[in-house]
Order: sequence, then structure tokens, then C-alpha cells
Amino acid sequence: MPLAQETNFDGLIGPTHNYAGLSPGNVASANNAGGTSKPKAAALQGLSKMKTLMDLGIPQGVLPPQHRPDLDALRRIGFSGADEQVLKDAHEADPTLVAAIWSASSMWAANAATVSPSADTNDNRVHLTPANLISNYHRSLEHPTTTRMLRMIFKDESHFQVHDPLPDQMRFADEGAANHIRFANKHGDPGIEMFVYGFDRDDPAGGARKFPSRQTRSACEAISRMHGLDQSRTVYTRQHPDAIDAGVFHNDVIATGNEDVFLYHEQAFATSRSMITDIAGPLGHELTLIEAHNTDFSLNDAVTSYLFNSQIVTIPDGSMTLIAPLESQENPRVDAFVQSMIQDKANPINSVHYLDVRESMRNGGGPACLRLRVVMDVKEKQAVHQGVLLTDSLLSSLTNWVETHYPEELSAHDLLDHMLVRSNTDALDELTRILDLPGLYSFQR
Ligand code: SUG
Repeated sequence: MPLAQETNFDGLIGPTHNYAGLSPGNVASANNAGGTSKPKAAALQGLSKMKTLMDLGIPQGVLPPQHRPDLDALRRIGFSGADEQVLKDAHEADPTLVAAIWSASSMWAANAATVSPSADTNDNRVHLTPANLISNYHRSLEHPTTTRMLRMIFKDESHFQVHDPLPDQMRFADEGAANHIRFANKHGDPGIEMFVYGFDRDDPAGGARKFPSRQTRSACEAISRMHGLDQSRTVYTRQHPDAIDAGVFHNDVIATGNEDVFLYHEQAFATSRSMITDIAGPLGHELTLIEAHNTDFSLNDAVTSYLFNSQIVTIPDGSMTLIAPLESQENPRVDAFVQSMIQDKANPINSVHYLDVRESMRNGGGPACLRLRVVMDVKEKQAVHQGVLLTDSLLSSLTNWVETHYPEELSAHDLLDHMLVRSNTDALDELTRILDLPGLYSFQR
């Protein structure tokens, strides 16, 4: 088996990052609605996380932000005239429409796509399906550009297949890798892919009551068919409805995994025990289970601290480290759990890096939300568009670009400022030169 590694592609946080309370069931987004955001600080926090990973020896990529505001989206629903007029009329009709088309939500790259490495697929290629994200209007605007971007980055069809997103219909509601965990002895070995859903057509009453379920079982099954996965090595499991109703709008808010380590809260899944046997069976050995119990910390602690939205990464010496948000360190029960986990020799996680991604966290996006994992062997990694792989020099260009173009602050009334439309367009035009992705945005074609 050729040596394979995981590359984390992080969404570069865009210049229009703002707090609009657009995602029902996402507690942080609701609590911070209408607040003043700090786009420049947000993007620098994201870049600093990418640097931490790169310095740990883990390959790091970057996915550019989308072009916002998406005025074409407003024109498609009947607003017309100059940009200024379109913004004004839409605001008068419904201010949430204006907020939606400004959202920088593509930063949460875990929702960009579901990825199956070549070791798992029947044609030995890496398969990616961009998520349709139809559960929320602002996020449903992302997939056309995401698809185009992934096809530019993973364009070599001898190694990669970037599928079309699933049909734009609730039956196939899909939120990407945030609801998918892949287990393997080592990244390059054939894996077990676990798909997690909230809604099941065969048991509609068994779902969440208060908040929407964003991922359907039908979507999971379709992706696994499209990716050519071995069904004896594929597991479908349901989120616990109480978890969704407590604010676990994606499974990566309550569970995560890396290689054969599985970290989760006891209230994450509707059925935990049989699911673990279903994973361990084809894997051929026991998983290293790290289960947080209610006696360790509550579901509410999990949602506010975002511990499970940490990245567990394998570093070059073969051990694992946890990339966790500062909010986890600030919760004494969660921090105590982390300290005992890294001391415990029964699992390979032996260090923690608490990072500041507070700007993203206030919209419900932790370290793991900000990245899309792609396991690739050496040849596949060489076939990726090299312009998006992070180096010290790319990091310094991106930092300068952010420093030059990003506003310090953004609040609701700025979303009516049509002058910002032009400056964002110019900034993104320059970004495609830095990343060597000409023609990515529709304004360039
Ligand atoms: O889809 N927040 C995102 C957060 C996504 C987090 N991703 C993962 N868990 N993988 C969402 O709810 C809020 C935008 C606003 O309210 O302004 C938002 O879209």
C-alpha cells in the first residue's frame, strides 16, 4: 500500500464574515445574531490554525472563499436594477435575504463535500461529492462554486472524481463530511466509512422535534453508491434526536474519529453498541473508544465547548494530537476530560493544542468545521492543483492579502453598502492570482 497521508483543506474565511442568525438549531449562530463580526481577525485566526497544522508536519491546503454578496441570487428571485437598488429592495422585502447573500459560510469546509479515499472505492480513485446544503438558504448558494472549485483543484480524472451534488430536494438533504467519519488502521488502508443521518424516511417519527435534521439517510446511501463503496464496510447510523434538539446540528459537534480512534459523547447516536461492532468487525480489530459520559460532562457542555469539533490528527512520529477550540479549555469539566485523555496510555492522543478560532465559533464553526479531510497517496497528492497547498510563502501572501483587503468590523447595516461589493470583487480577483485559480468566480468568466 503506497504511503498515504491526510491533507486538511481549510476554508479561508471570507471578507464578509458576519453574524446573521441564519441557521435554526445552531445555538451559537442564534445567540450571536446581529452582533458585530471581525472579518480580518477571523481570517487571521483561520490562517494561524493552518500554520499550526503545517508546522506539526501535516499537509495543509486552502479553499478560497466564495464571491459574496451573491447579488445574482437576489436577481434570480425577482430583484432588479443596479446593485444598490437590489440590496435596498431585498432588504425592504426581507432583511434575512440580504444577510443570506453576504454570508461567508463556505468557510466551514467540512460541509463542502463528502470524500472517500481511493483505498475505499471500487475504481481506486478519490471520490468527492459536493454537499447540496439545501437545509438553509444561505448555504444552498454554495454548491455551484464549490463544485467548480473542487473540479479545478482535483481535476486529474485518473485520480479523482468530483460528482455532481445530490438532487436539490429535501429527500437528499446533504451536509457533507460533517456527518461522515472514516475509520482505518492507518490512513492508507481500506477504511470503514460511517455515514450519520438525522432523518430517515422509513422512520420519520424517530427524529428530532425541536430543530431540523439536516442530513437524510437517503443522501448517505446515494453518496456511498456513487463513491463505489463496499457495503460490507459501510455503516449508516442515526444521530440521537435529543442531541439534535440540544444543538448538535451536525454529527461533528458530538463525535469524531481518526484512524482507529473514535471519540464521542454517550448521547451522540440513537444506537451506539451495535454500531461499534459494525465498524470493528470489518476493521478486523477493536476500535480505541473514548466515550464521554454525562457524568464527565453534559450534552450542553459538548455544544458550548465544541470539544468533539476538535481535529484529531496523526503527526509524523505516529502519535496523535488534538486540535481543540479555546472554549473547551475554558470549560473545567471538558478540560479535565481532555487532560485525563492525553494522560491515558490506552489511546494514542498524547497532546492538545487549544486554538483561538472564536470568530468562527460564534457562528457554530470549530476547528473541524473549518476543514475538509482528504486522504491521498503520494501520486494523488502530486496530482492536486499545487497552488492551494500551503507553504510558508503562500501563507505570507495570504496574510498580506487579508491585511490589505479585509474590514476590521462588519455589522448588519454594512450589508447595504454597495461600495463593499466592488472591493470584495477586486480582492477575490487578486486571490485567484495568488492561488493560480483563474476563472474560478463567475464574474471572471
Ligand atoms: O451551517 N453556521 C454554519 C456552521 C457550520 C459548522 N460546520 C460543521 N459543524 N461542520 C451552519 O449552521 C451561521 C451563519 C450565520 O448565522 O450568520 C452558519 O451558517
